[in-house]
Amino acid sequence: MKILQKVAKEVQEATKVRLHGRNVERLLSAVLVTGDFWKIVDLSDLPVPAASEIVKRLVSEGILFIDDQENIRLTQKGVDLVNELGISPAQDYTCGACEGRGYPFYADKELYRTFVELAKDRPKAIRDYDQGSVTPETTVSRVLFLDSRGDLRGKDIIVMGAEDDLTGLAVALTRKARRVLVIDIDKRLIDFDNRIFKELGIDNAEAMVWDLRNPFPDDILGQFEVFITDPPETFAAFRAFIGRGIATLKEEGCAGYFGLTLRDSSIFRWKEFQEILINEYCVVITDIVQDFNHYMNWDYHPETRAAQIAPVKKNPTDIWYRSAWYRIETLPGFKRWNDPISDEVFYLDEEGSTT
Ligand code: SPD
Repeated sequence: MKILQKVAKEVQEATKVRLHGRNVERLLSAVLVTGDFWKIVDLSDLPVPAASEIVKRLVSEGILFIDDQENIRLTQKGVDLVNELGISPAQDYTCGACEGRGYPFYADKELYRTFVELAKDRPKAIRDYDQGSVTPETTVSRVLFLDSRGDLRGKDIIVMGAEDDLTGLAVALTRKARRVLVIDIDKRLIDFDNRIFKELGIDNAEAMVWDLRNPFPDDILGQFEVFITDPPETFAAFRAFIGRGIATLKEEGCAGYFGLTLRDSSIFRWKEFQEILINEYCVVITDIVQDFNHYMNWDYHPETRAAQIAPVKKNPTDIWYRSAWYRIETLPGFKRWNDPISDEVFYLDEEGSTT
């Protein structure tokens, strides 16, 4: 068996994260441009447990080594291997202006400035609910994306379980939606939003504490044209956040927006998520913008499994955790899923590690 496939197979057996040989190739392409483990994870688009185990295997195969500064480097054997296999350094032509999103945050400078000013006092991301806030540039770009797709002006919008990103606040600040309902399990975020709504006289927005493991009451089901959320990547959370998000939508042609990452789930799991969306919920995926969402590093990182299984002790110093921004649209016959969640695997499973 070829070396890349052999390593992928061994890592899959050890971590239970599904992989193929090209995943190992992409990791080697990343090592050709950076020695920083967290940047390698980012460039490889791999769940941390898989990237970590690939590095460890390649070290034991004598292909990689870790230097005194905890940088991951190719050995001479590794250099010979990448040359023999024709593996090239990872390339990046991402647009520096819009940061690759296609919707530049500075297109609405007033919204951006107001949001940045207000977000200065935001509650800190905490581990309990897998929090990790996206950059203000990401949040504002989400709003511009909505507006560009006809999903903002005059619309009833629900933002669910993602207010660590303050997207509900940013949507409300535009004063373009008809109604904004923000729900989150974290009372600190709800109080933060409600205080600002009151101070700024935004009377079409409200925030309310809700645990998405519980089914929605009738006065939330089928009431909105747009939902926005950002779930952890377990199956239970996918249903609680996105299944329930779809259940809030009024009719066919309504839209849902959410982030899905490859840092806490594999591409194989994405396929399963997409099958649930298309076959079970009867919605269509209209957009996937890879690496749209950039997450600021969270203070609790050293306590996470990701930090413990990493091949280096060094913490991330730059943005490395990104997710794709999905847009879906309901089709005739779409399903409103609203079952209770009893699954204990809500925030973490074998593919996830950053909670
Ligand atoms: N625990 C790290 C921060 C993760 C924030 N949530 C990202 C969810 C992506 N769907």
